[in-house]
Amino acid sequence: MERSLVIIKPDAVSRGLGGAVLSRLEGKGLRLAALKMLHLDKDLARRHYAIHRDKPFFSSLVTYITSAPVVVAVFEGDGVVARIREAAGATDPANAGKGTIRGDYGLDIEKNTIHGSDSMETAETEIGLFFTEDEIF
Ligand code: D4T
Repeated sequence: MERSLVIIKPDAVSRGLGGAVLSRLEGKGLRLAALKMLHLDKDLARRHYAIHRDKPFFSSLVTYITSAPVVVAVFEGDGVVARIREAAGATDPANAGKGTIRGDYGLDIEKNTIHGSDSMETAETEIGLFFTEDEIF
């Protein structure tokens, strides 16, 4: 079964939007398979965003994602990776459509409310950073 890792980012958790984001994804028929809240340390943040380590925004992104607690979740379902990215909308909330999570809740390109895995392969790597198999139901 296809899975995706979702991170509800600090901007959303701190504004009390964690439940709203989860609800939107569940409302699209995606099954919540794992859930936890944690405050990322820099090492885990750097590993999660390793693909971006040479980008100019990397350092700021790591500082941001470790600034306050996040909610991490695994969702499962046919086409879940693409369906979550569609529900999230464009990376920059300014370009994300109305009715998408980032379009409705995102603050800027960094504080953009939600992360969703970008492929099935990436999803399995990312899920392994945050969950053991016995934490996924
Ligand atoms: P994620 O991976 O978080 O679902 O985001 P996207 O797939 O939509 O976007 P991305 O990989 O290009 O960027 C990863 C992460 O970095 C932040 N970001 C991005 C940023 O802070 N400044 C920037 O200029 C860009 C392009 C937002 C998402």
